[in-house]
Amino acid sequence: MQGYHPYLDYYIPDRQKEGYGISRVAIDWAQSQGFSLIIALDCGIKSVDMVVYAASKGIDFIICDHHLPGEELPPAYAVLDPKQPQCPYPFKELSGCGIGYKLMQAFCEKNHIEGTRLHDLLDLVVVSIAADIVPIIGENRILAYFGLQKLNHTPRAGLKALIAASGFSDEILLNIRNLVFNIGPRINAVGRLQHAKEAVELLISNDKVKAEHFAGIIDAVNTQRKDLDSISTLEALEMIAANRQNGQSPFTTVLFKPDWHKGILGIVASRCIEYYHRPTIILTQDEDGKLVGSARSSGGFDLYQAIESCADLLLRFGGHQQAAGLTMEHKNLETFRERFENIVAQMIHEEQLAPLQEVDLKISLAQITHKFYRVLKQFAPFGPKNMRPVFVTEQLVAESPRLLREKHLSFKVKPQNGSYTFRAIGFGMGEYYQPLAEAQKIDLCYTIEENLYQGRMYLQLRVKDIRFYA
Ligand SMILES: [Mn+2]
Repeated sequence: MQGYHPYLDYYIPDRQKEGYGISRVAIDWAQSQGFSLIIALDCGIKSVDMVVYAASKGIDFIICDHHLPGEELPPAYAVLDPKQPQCPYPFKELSGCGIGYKLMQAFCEKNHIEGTRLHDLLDLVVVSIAADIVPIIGENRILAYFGLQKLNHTPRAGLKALIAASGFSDEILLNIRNLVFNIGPRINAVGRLQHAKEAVELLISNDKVKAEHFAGIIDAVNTQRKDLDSISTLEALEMIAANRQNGQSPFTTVLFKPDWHKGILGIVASRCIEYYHRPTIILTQDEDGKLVGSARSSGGFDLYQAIESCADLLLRFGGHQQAAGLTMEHKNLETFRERFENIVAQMIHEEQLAPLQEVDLKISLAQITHKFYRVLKQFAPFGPKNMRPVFVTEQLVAESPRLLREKHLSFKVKPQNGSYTFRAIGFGMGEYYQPLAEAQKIDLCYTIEENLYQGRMYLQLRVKDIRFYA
């Protein structure tokens, strides 16, 4: 590790070989390198055995985690996890990396180091906030706000290279959505398909050439990930359609296919939920025949509790209300599938089973001014639990609808007797093209965004939904 403190190094377990959480291989490696302390980030809260094992080798642990603890806490030197029932820390929703940031803040305080020195790291923190899908409220919103400033103005070499490799031009100011959909998935792709080491090397590189090298590798792996992802999603959707025809599992989706890639199970689960709004578990088989799966929730349903009720059928499980991972024996699959279905059927509310578009306010197009938009922007950064405000305007006329690349919808809207128009764009809403072309008037549900077009900033409406009059 050239250029680092000789007594400091990082270790990222190989997910394929070592699984999730703290691995024994990691502890053995740390011992062989002569380390006496391991700081676990984003994992470890349930690794009681591993922390005991490390202690037997003279290695201490500091756990920085944000996952839900089990009944027993690991006997570590320190456990930082605001999700511990007894933890007095007021903000419970930090990202995994956010907890690491807190550790460093405390370290600075204790060692009389100016805390502002840490602000340089906020570009990393905001990426983690977005990639971890934690709510953008409270402390996360503050960290995200300053993190985005750092990221957009003076990003570290690695992130700068990755932003460029993701196709963003210099003028574009990235927001949380860009991090969730473009930057986060690229960083995660290498860990899913190969080894996360390359992502770490990218993020810590100080040198432009090296950073661009790693950004290129990561972008290529991401392309590969996208292909795998769409094939597996299609397979999963076909399986659901077949199950539904047989009247199976109306409340849940639990699918297993032995050749699905372990690294993309969570993505496939999320995609299935976009089509069928059900708590979803996607499983594959690992090398020793065990089933491993990723679970995702829909409509705010507490998935963790439902999985916990099946604990006796599982070898391992962990996670949050909205996302979890689990491992089971193949022979338990059918029993699990039935019990999970029954538990969800009892617990879930009707409205959690359908996509629900919440609307913040009904307005008229005349109210959408640049001043109005400037005020809206003060609510940013937007993200989970602090979403971009959604508006509805009724009785509009749509003009000159166009299909973009056969799947996106672009058109103009104006009030029924108004002369001014707004451009509206509906991503992935191609199927609305025909009805829109024939419609006399519509109600529109949308968010407002700015769009740079030929050097000028325009306000445009990003369509969430359209209501047609019969
Ligand atoms: Mn995490």
